[in-house]
Amino acid sequence: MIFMYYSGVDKMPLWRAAVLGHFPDAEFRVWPDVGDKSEIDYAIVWRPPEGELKSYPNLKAILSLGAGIDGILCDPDLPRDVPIVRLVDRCLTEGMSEYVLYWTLHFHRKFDRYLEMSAERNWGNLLQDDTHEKRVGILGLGELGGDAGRKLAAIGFDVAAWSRTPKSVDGITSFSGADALAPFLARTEILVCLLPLTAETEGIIDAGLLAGLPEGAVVINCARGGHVVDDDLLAALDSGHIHAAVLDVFHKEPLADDHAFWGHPKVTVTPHMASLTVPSSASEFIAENVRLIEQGKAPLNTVDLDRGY
Ligand code: OXD
Repeated sequence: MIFMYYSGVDKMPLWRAAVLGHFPDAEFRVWPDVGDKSEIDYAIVWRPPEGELKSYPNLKAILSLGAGIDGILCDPDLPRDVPIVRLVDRCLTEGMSEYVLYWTLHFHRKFDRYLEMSAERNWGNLLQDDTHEKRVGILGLGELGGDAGRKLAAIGFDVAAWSRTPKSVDGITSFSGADALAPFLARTEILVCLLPLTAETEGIIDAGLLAGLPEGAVVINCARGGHVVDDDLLAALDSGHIHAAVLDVFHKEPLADDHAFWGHPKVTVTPHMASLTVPSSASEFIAENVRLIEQGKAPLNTVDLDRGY
Protein backbone atom coordinates (compact mmCIF):
# COMPACT_ATOMS: atom_id res chain seq x y z
CA MET A 1 0.00 0.00 0.00
CA ILE A 2 1.43 3.39 -0.93
CA PHE A 3 0.43 6.76 0.56
CA MET A 4 1.27 10.16 -0.83
CA TYR A 5 1.35 13.11 1.58
CA TYR A 6 0.79 16.72 0.63
CA SER A 7 0.80 19.16 3.53
CA GLY A 8 3.14 21.20 5.71
CA VAL A 9 6.63 19.82 6.27
CA ASP A 10 6.60 20.58 9.99
CA LYS A 11 4.21 17.79 10.92
CA MET A 12 5.32 15.43 8.14
CA PRO A 13 7.59 13.23 10.35
CA LEU A 14 4.74 12.82 12.84
CA TRP A 15 2.32 11.85 10.06
CA ARG A 16 4.83 9.43 8.56
CA ALA A 17 5.38 7.74 11.94
CA ALA A 18 1.65 7.65 12.70
CA VAL A 19 0.60 6.20 9.32
CA LEU A 20 3.42 3.66 9.21
CA GLY A 21 2.59 2.75 12.80
CA HIS A 22 -0.80 1.57 11.53
CA PHE A 23 0.54 0.04 8.29
CA PRO A 24 4.16 -1.05 8.85
CA ASP A 25 4.45 -2.56 5.35
CA ALA A 26 3.21 0.55 3.58
CA GLU A 27 5.24 3.23 1.83
CA PHE A 28 4.79 6.90 2.72
CA ARG A 29 5.86 9.23 -0.10
CA VAL A 30 6.02 12.95 0.41
CA TRP A 31 5.02 15.30 -2.41
CA PRO A 32 6.73 16.21 -4.74
CA ASP A 33 8.87 13.02 -4.45
CA VAL A 34 5.99 10.68 -5.12
CA GLY A 35 7.63 8.50 -7.81
CA ASP A 36 5.31 6.73 -10.22
CA LYS A 37 1.91 8.30 -9.54
CA SER A 38 0.06 5.23 -10.78
CA GLU A 39 1.40 3.32 -7.75
CA ILE A 40 -0.24 5.62 -5.20
CA ASP A 41 -3.26 4.15 -3.40
CA TYR A 42 -4.16 6.94 -0.98
CA ALA A 43 -3.60 10.70 -1.03
CA ILE A 44 -3.39 12.31 2.41
CA VAL A 45 -3.76 16.01 1.72
CA TRP A 46 -4.37 19.52 2.96
CA ARG A 47 -5.10 22.05 0.18
CA PRO A 48 -3.25 20.27 -2.65
CA PRO A 49 -2.37 22.22 -5.83
CA GLU A 50 -5.11 22.37 -8.46
CA GLY A 51 -4.92 19.53 -10.95
CA GLU A 52 -2.60 17.44 -8.75
CA LEU A 53 -5.10 14.81 -7.62
CA LYS A 54 -6.29 13.97 -11.11
CA SER A 55 -2.76 12.87 -12.03
CA TYR A 56 -3.00 9.78 -9.77
CA PRO A 57 -4.91 7.26 -11.89
CA ASN A 58 -5.35 4.54 -9.25
CA LEU A 59 -6.32 6.47 -6.13
CA LYS A 60 -8.66 4.56 -3.83
CA ALA A 61 -9.44 7.61 -1.67
CA ILE A 62 -8.49 11.19 -0.93
CA LEU A 63 -8.05 11.52 2.82
CA SER A 64 -8.39 15.08 4.06
CA LEU A 65 -6.11 16.33 6.81
CA GLY A 66 -8.75 18.84 7.86
CA ALA A 67 -12.41 18.88 8.78
CA GLY A 68 -13.07 21.48 6.08
CA ILE A 69 -12.64 20.17 2.56
CA ASP A 70 -13.16 23.41 0.60
CA GLY A 71 -9.40 23.41 -0.13
CA ILE A 72 -9.89 20.11 -2.00
CA LEU A 73 -13.26 20.81 -3.61
CA CYS A 74 -12.05 24.08 -5.14
CA ASP A 75 -9.92 22.06 -7.60
CA PRO A 76 -11.74 22.28 -10.96
CA ASP A 77 -10.04 19.05 -12.07
CA LEU A 78 -10.89 17.06 -8.98
CA PRO A 79 -11.52 13.39 -9.89
CA ARG A 80 -15.21 12.90 -9.17
CA ASP A 81 -15.08 9.12 -8.92
CA VAL A 82 -12.63 8.92 -6.00
CA PRO A 83 -14.16 9.10 -2.49
CA ILE A 84 -13.06 12.09 -0.41
CA VAL A 85 -12.98 11.47 3.32
CA ARG A 86 -13.41 14.41 5.70
CA LEU A 87 -11.34 14.21 8.86
CA VAL A 88 -13.38 13.53 11.97
CA ASP A 89 -11.18 13.27 15.00
CA ARG A 90 -11.62 13.50 18.75
CA CYS A 91 -8.71 15.93 19.23
CA LEU A 92 -9.85 18.14 16.33
CA THR A 93 -13.40 18.27 17.69
CA GLU A 94 -12.34 18.83 21.30
CA GLY A 95 -9.85 21.52 20.28
CA MET A 96 -12.55 23.41 18.41
CA SER A 97 -14.96 23.18 21.33
CA GLU A 98 -12.24 24.46 23.66
CA TYR A 99 -11.71 27.48 21.40
CA VAL A 100 -15.43 28.20 21.28
CA LEU A 101 -15.89 27.75 25.04
CA TYR A 102 -12.86 29.91 25.80
CA TRP A 103 -14.06 32.89 23.77
CA THR A 104 -17.70 32.50 24.72
CA LEU A 105 -16.75 32.55 28.40
CA HIS A 106 -14.35 35.43 27.75
CA PHE A 107 -17.14 37.70 26.59
CA HIS A 108 -19.87 36.27 28.81
CA ARG A 109 -17.75 36.92 31.94
CA LYS A 110 -16.60 40.28 30.49
CA PHE A 111 -12.92 39.43 30.57
CA ASP A 112 -12.41 41.83 27.66
CA ARG A 113 -13.43 44.65 29.98
CA TYR A 114 -11.65 43.27 33.04
CA LEU A 115 -8.41 43.09 31.03
CA GLU A 116 -8.79 46.74 30.06
CA MET A 117 -9.52 47.65 33.67
CA SER A 118 -6.51 45.69 34.86
CA ALA A 119 -4.26 47.58 32.42
CA GLU A 120 -5.63 50.82 33.92
CA ARG A 121 -5.21 49.59 37.56
CA ASN A 122 -8.95 49.99 37.84
CA TRP A 123 -10.43 47.90 40.68
CA GLY A 124 -14.15 47.41 40.18
CA ASN A 125 -16.90 44.87 39.62
CA LEU A 126 -19.09 44.67 36.57
CA LEU A 127 -22.53 43.13 36.69
CA GLN A 128 -22.36 39.36 36.24
CA ASP A 129 -24.85 37.98 33.71
CA ASP A 130 -26.88 34.82 34.29
CA THR A 131 -25.36 32.06 32.17
CA HIS A 132 -28.77 30.48 31.65
CA GLU A 133 -29.97 33.68 30.05
CA LYS A 134 -26.97 34.12 27.74
CA ARG A 135 -28.02 33.11 24.26
CA VAL A 136 -25.32 31.54 22.14
CA GLY A 137 -26.07 30.72 18.50
CA ILE A 138 -24.04 28.35 16.39
CA LEU A 139 -24.15 28.53 12.61
CA GLY A 140 -23.69 24.91 11.53
CA LEU A 141 -24.65 21.83 13.51
CA GLY A 142 -22.24 19.24 12.13
CA GLU A 143 -19.61 17.30 14.06
CA LEU A 144 -17.92 20.46 15.38
CA GLY A 145 -21.01 22.62 15.93
CA GLY A 146 -22.77 19.76 17.71
CA ASP A 147 -19.91 19.12 20.14
CA ALA A 148 -19.38 22.81 20.93
CA GLY A 149 -23.13 23.30 21.35
CA ARG A 150 -23.50 20.35 23.74
CA LYS A 151 -20.58 21.57 25.86
CA LEU A 152 -21.90 25.15 25.97
CA ALA A 153 -25.31 23.82 27.00
CA ALA A 154 -23.71 21.66 29.70
CA ILE A 155 -22.21 24.80 31.26
CA GLY A 156 -25.66 26.35 31.27
CA PHE A 157 -25.77 28.59 28.18
CA ASP A 158 -29.02 28.90 26.26
CA VAL A 159 -27.80 27.38 22.99
CA ALA A 160 -29.42 27.37 19.56
CA ALA A 161 -28.02 26.32 16.22
CA TRP A 162 -28.93 27.06 12.65
CA SER A 163 -28.39 24.51 9.91
CA ARG A 164 -29.48 23.92 6.34
CA THR A 165 -31.62 20.91 7.22
CA PRO A 166 -33.41 20.18 10.54
CA LYS A 167 -31.22 18.47 13.13
CA SER A 168 -31.93 17.35 16.63
CA VAL A 169 -29.26 17.57 19.32
CA ASP A 170 -30.15 17.30 22.99
CA GLY A 171 -30.06 20.64 24.77
CA ILE A 172 -29.78 22.71 21.58
CA THR A 173 -32.70 24.57 20.03
CA SER A 174 -32.58 23.90 16.33
CA PHE A 175 -33.41 26.41 13.58
CA SER A 176 -33.19 25.26 9.98
CA GLY A 177 -33.56 26.65 6.50
CA ALA A 178 -33.42 30.16 5.10
CA ASP A 179 -36.63 31.35 6.79
CA ALA A 180 -35.35 30.42 10.23
CA LEU A 181 -32.17 32.49 9.97
CA ALA A 182 -33.77 35.79 11.06
CA PRO A 183 -35.39 34.44 14.27
CA PHE A 184 -32.18 32.55 15.06
CA LEU A 185 -30.12 35.74 14.72
CA ALA A 186 -32.59 37.83 16.70
CA ARG A 187 -32.06 35.62 19.79
CA THR A 188 -28.26 35.27 19.42
CA GLU A 189 -25.97 37.34 21.64
CA ILE A 190 -22.81 35.37 20.87
CA LEU A 191 -22.63 34.02 17.33
CA VAL A 192 -20.25 31.17 16.51
CA CYS A 193 -19.68 30.20 12.87
CA LEU A 194 -18.84 26.55 12.28
CA LEU A 195 -20.40 26.14 8.83
CA PRO A 196 -18.78 24.38 5.91
CA LEU A 197 -17.79 26.82 3.16
CA THR A 198 -20.04 26.20 0.16
CA ALA A 199 -21.51 28.35 -2.58
CA GLU A 200 -24.54 28.84 -0.29
CA THR A 201 -22.64 29.86 2.83
CA GLU A 202 -19.97 32.04 1.23
CA GLY A 203 -20.30 35.62 2.49
CA ILE A 204 -23.12 34.64 4.88
CA ILE A 205 -21.77 36.97 7.59
CA ASP A 206 -22.61 40.14 5.72
CA ALA A 207 -24.27 43.46 6.58
CA GLY A 208 -27.75 41.88 6.52
CA LEU A 209 -26.87 39.04 8.89
CA LEU A 210 -25.00 41.36 11.26
CA ALA A 211 -27.93 43.79 11.35
CA GLY A 212 -30.16 40.85 12.36
CA LEU A 213 -28.10 40.26 15.52
CA PRO A 214 -29.03 42.24 18.64
CA GLU A 215 -27.01 45.34 19.50
CA GLY A 216 -23.79 44.41 21.32
CA ALA A 217 -23.52 40.88 19.90
CA VAL A 218 -20.17 39.12 19.57
CA VAL A 219 -19.08 37.22 16.45
CA ILE A 220 -16.69 34.27 16.62
CA ASN A 221 -15.63 32.81 13.27
CA CYS A 222 -13.65 29.60 13.37
CA ALA A 223 -14.93 28.14 10.07
CA ARG A 224 -13.57 29.86 6.96
CA GLY A 225 -12.65 33.43 6.11
CA GLY A 226 -14.92 33.20 3.07
CA HIS A 227 -17.96 33.21 5.35
CA VAL A 228 -17.32 36.83 6.29
CA VAL A 229 -17.68 39.98 4.21
CA ASP A 230 -14.78 41.78 5.88
CA ASP A 231 -15.89 45.34 5.14
CA ASP A 232 -19.40 44.64 6.45
CA LEU A 233 -18.02 43.25 9.69
CA LEU A 234 -15.67 46.21 10.11
CA ALA A 235 -18.55 48.63 9.51
CA ALA A 236 -20.73 46.83 12.09
CA LEU A 237 -17.88 46.91 14.63
CA ASP A 238 -17.13 50.56 13.97
CA SER A 239 -20.78 51.56 14.29
CA GLY A 240 -20.88 49.83 17.69
CA HIS A 241 -23.65 47.43 16.64
CA ILE A 242 -21.28 44.49 17.03
CA HIS A 243 -19.34 44.56 20.31
CA ALA A 244 -16.39 42.40 19.26
CA ALA A 245 -15.20 39.76 16.80
CA VAL A 246 -12.82 36.84 17.25
CA LEU A 247 -11.51 35.65 13.89
CA ASP A 248 -9.39 32.57 13.33
CA VAL A 249 -9.77 32.30 9.56
CA PHE A 250 -9.41 34.76 6.71
CA HIS A 251 -9.96 35.12 2.97
CA LYS A 252 -6.20 35.08 2.47
CA GLU A 253 -3.92 33.41 4.98
CA PRO A 254 -1.65 34.48 6.51
CA LEU A 255 -3.66 37.67 7.05
CA ALA A 256 -1.95 40.52 5.18
CA ASP A 257 0.12 42.86 7.39
CA ASP A 258 -1.97 45.85 6.37
CA HIS A 259 -5.39 44.23 6.90
CA ALA A 260 -7.70 46.35 9.05
CA PHE A 261 -8.45 43.38 11.33
CA TRP A 262 -4.92 43.52 12.74
CA GLY A 263 -4.79 45.97 15.62
CA HIS A 264 -8.51 46.77 15.45
CA PRO A 265 -9.54 47.40 19.08
CA LYS A 266 -12.62 45.20 18.76
CA VAL A 267 -11.04 42.33 16.80
CA THR A 268 -8.98 39.43 18.08
CA VAL A 269 -7.04 37.67 15.33
CA THR A 270 -5.80 34.12 15.88
CA PRO A 271 -3.66 32.41 13.22
CA HIS A 272 -5.99 29.58 12.07
CA MET A 273 -5.22 27.61 15.20
CA ALA A 274 -8.71 27.14 16.65
CA SER A 275 -8.08 23.42 16.31
CA LEU A 276 -5.00 21.83 14.82
CA THR A 277 -4.67 18.19 13.86
CA VAL A 278 -2.80 15.89 16.21
CA PRO A 279 -1.34 13.19 13.91
CA SER A 280 -1.26 10.40 16.51
CA SER A 281 -4.99 10.78 17.08
CA ALA A 282 -6.16 11.82 13.58
CA SER A 283 -4.27 8.94 11.94
CA GLU A 284 -6.57 6.50 13.74
CA PHE A 285 -9.56 7.75 11.75
CA ILE A 286 -7.53 7.68 8.53
CA ALA A 287 -6.36 4.12 9.28
CA GLU A 288 -9.92 3.01 10.08
CA ASN A 289 -11.06 4.28 6.69
CA VAL A 290 -8.16 2.69 4.84
CA ARG A 291 -8.97 -0.64 6.49
CA LEU A 292 -12.63 -0.31 5.48
CA ILE A 293 -11.69 0.41 1.86
CA GLU A 294 -9.18 -2.44 1.79
CA GLN A 295 -11.98 -4.75 3.00
CA GLY A 296 -14.17 -3.52 0.13
CA LYS A 297 -16.42 -1.52 2.48
CA ALA A 298 -17.54 2.10 2.20
CA PRO A 299 -15.39 4.63 4.11
CA LEU A 300 -16.87 6.83 6.85
CA ASN A 301 -17.61 10.54 6.47
CA THR A 302 -17.28 10.81 2.75
CA VAL A 303 -17.98 14.13 1.07
CA ASP A 304 -21.11 14.62 -0.99
CA LEU A 305 -19.79 16.51 -4.02
CA ASP A 306 -23.19 17.93 -4.94
CA ARG A 307 -23.86 19.23 -1.44
CA GLY A 308 -20.31 20.56 -1.18
CA TYR A 309 -19.36 19.09 2.23
C1 OXD B 1 -9.84 22.20 9.25
C2 OXD B 1 -9.11 23.40 9.62
O1 OXD B 1 -10.59 22.22 8.27
O2 OXD B 1 -8.16 23.29 10.41
O3 OXD B 1 -9.70 21.17 9.92
O4 OXD B 1 -9.42 24.50 9.16
